[in-house]
Amino acid sequence: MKVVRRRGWEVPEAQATPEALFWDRRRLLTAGGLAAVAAPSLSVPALAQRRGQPAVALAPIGPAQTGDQVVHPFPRAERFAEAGRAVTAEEVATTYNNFYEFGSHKQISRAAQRLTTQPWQVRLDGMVETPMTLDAADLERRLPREERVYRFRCVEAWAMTVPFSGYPLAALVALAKPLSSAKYVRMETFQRPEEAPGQRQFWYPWPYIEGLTIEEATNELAFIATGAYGKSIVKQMGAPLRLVTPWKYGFKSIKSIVRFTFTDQRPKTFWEVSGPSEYGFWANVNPEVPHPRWSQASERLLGNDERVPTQVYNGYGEWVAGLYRGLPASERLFM
Ligand SMILES: Nc1nc2c(c(=O)[nH]1)N[C@H]1C(S)=C(S)[C@@H](COP(=O)(O)O)O[C@H]1N2
Ligand SMILES: [Mo]
Repeated sequence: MKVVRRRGWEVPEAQATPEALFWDRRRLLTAGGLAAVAAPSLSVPALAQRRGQPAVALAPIGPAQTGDQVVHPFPRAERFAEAGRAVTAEEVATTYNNFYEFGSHKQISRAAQRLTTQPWQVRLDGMVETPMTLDAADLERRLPREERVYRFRCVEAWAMTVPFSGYPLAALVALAKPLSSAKYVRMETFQRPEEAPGQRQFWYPWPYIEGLTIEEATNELAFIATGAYGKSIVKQMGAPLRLVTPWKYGFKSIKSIVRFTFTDQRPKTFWEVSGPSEYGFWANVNPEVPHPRWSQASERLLGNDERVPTQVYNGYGEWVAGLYRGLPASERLFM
């Protein structure tokens, strides 16, 4: 058995939720007011040279089947059949969750069952050929489906390995047909304070927003999970559809998405608005850039608490390193 000794910079679990700690300070400092924070503007020359969008097969819309569930498990993608680590026990991954809509701690799995996930409409809008609203299950039926085992790394320095099933975000982008003027995709979580008590905490900038450049969104790794562990994804993990960007810190992987908006403006994300000195837009996993309050050099595996070294881009550089060449040094702060 491996004995794990904590070093000073490691975040003890008792203090959990480092992502939120700054609020305690801020609420004191600003007496309850949400300080408006301007996100720095950005030009991204390196990202201007667009990669060709991957060819993705779109299934025709079949006869109306609204309400049908797509049956899991999906066929496992060979290239992502293994993640070089043991898969995290399902019991662990489904009971230790980050979902601030249901509370700013990890034990929200029961509270999250109040979320109504059927029916679930998804809006594709902004700079697209034709805005659309689709039932989540209809959307899923039209896209190529598979299972991928991914390593997943939270900015709080814990990690897990999960067999996610769903479809490439690139396929959803292709379906949406963004105009060439669109540079980003902005994603938005539901807003229902009656179901999600965390959303009554007015000091957070609800709804949860995330964003990617179009190049990131169409990278092969960017994935929309509608399932995990061979079944439909559970509510606490972001049912009925959530993003997974395994080369970025977990907060980018927005849950329970209701809207994808294509835009030429860089989205102001939930955590960037909440704590701009601690959380950035890029959020690429990087062991060499410490969080202002802790090191990112290693991570704790959920389940056995083993400490392992963190890898740049969470070990997915082969897919994504090219996206960031030429990014200005000031933007590397959060990589
Ligand atoms: N809507 C929403 N999405 C979210 C979050 C959240 O609070 N709300 N937390 C993020 C963070 S910080 C992490 S680490 C992952 C956690 O995913 P998991 O609970 O499936 O492990 O979800 C991300 N997506
Ligand atoms: Mo996280």
